[in-house]
Amino acid sequence: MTALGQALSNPKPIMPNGTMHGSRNEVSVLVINTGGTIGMKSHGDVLEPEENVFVEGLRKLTTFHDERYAEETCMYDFYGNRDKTLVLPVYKDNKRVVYTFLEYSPLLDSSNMTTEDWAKIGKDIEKNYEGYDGFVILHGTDTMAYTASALSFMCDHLGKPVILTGSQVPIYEIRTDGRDNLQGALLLAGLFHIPEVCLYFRNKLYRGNRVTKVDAGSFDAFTSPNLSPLANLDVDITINWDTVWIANRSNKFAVNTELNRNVGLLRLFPGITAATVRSFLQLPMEGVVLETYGTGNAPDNRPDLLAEMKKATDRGVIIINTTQCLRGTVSKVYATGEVLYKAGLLPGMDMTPEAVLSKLSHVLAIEGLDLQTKKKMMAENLRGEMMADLAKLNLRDSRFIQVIAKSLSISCGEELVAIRDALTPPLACAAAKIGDVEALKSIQEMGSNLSVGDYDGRTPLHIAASEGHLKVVQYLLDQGSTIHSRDRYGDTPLSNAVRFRRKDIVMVLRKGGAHLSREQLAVSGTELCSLAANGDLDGLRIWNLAGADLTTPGYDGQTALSVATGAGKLEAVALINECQGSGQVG
Ligand code: ASN
Repeated sequence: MTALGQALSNPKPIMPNGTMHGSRNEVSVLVINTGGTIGMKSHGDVLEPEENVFVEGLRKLTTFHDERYAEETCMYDFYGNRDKTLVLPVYKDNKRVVYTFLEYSPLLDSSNMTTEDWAKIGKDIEKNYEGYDGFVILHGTDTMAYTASALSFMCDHLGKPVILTGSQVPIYEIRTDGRDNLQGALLLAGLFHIPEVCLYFRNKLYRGNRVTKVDAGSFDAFTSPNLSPLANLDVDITINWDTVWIANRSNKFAVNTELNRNVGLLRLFPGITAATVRSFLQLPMEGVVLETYGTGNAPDNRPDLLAEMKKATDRGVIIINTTQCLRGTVSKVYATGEVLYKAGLLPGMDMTPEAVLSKLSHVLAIEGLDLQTKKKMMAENLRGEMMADLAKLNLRDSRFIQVIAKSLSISCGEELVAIRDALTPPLACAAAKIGDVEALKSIQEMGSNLSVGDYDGRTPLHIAASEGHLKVVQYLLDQGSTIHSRDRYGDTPLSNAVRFRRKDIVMVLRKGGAHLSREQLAVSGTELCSLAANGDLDGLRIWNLAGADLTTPGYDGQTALSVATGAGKLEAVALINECQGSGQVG
């Protein structure tokens, strides 16, 4: 039985201090252990993955597990499996990260990873998506950048953090980077709403499809050459919210694991023969990353090479021009670059080879698209993998901010940003309260993050959901507002919409992937019984629409059906039976 299933069938959420498991103070993270050096042990002279020892090793470390808290709070009863669940010591603001392991067998050195392994990770995230606040993927460093890129394209409408990490030295050794990397990844995945596939290493959180492994012997193994880190974990944790990629969230999270394997990487070098290029580009090749010189240049005095490329692109092979340089972008400044586009290549801008390869693999696997559409998708920024083509928003363009800044005699950019950030939550929440989409648009034009909450952690989406402003809710979702954020009372926009009986909003939020939390599901039975006792049909309907199971027992073991039957509420009995039969009623 899953942890969630156990929690529902055996709800013991109340802790001695009166708070609840799954409440605002506890967040849950699923750790998927795929292998890598972090969990390896020495066999003879070589390192190899070792199964079934990782969790027990961590359990003994007080920095990774607080057994006293787990025992006192009956944590294992709520989260399930004692062998697989640990809890970090308390973090700032009384926060706890409870984390559960899913260990693969066999554990792999990441050099052995294939596209099937990527798909397995993707499917496991999808299967467990609603049960956790974030995900950490333990992975070998050698191919971690490829997996991170591939996962970023596989995950559609991602609303929770997925963070890959690993280490250069096994976690069991005295001098290791594994403990820091795992701990940082757990905190980030649990406590921050960064809805991206990321890679965390050596105190830095990077966008997953922007990284590349650059050092085999340093703890600083990765770099993100063309995008600054999303977060730095120094004395303080600093999240660079302006850099975080916000996906459109008007649809539910879904994972597309289809990948085309007829893709390849070819690195140009002086003296490469036309025969090499020809044999590389032959059938069944469908997509190629060509690593060229500097800003995307190749010899323009080698018609034999260019002819091979032209033949391939005419046949429908998509060839993307990327640079061999670690940093920078391809552009059309030289004649030696222009010849490639005449041969039908497409510019890969500042994408890493790992990102282009997995993007090609993803795009080429989508069924029903013609070649033109596939090429168009390759040029689009799908997951923040390339430089945004939008000109940077200039704060000083905003009249509103200008007026305020002027009245405060401030002209320095950093101070303007500080003012904007301080003003955004109250302004955006006020606009959401009165249902003013235009006002929200203006606030967003200032470059503001509309997902930031007010003093109580209530975001504009919480407010619009409570007030029943469907257009505002839709606008916020289209802009990628965080759908899962909980305010200081543990409420989400969905639970607010349920409380205030906003049926249309519940439906839109559910379509965008919103779901009730474990704690809300575990205590829903009591609420359902009370609605049934009163014959409150609307109330029952809305809980059902929000995803509650109408058979969940209340605190005394009674169900809504038994209560409605006992109270003679026949319409409620009929509705509950109907819901149980059909899943949901509108
Ligand atoms: N060979 C290892 C792997 O990629 C390297 C590491 O994790 N540091 O699995």
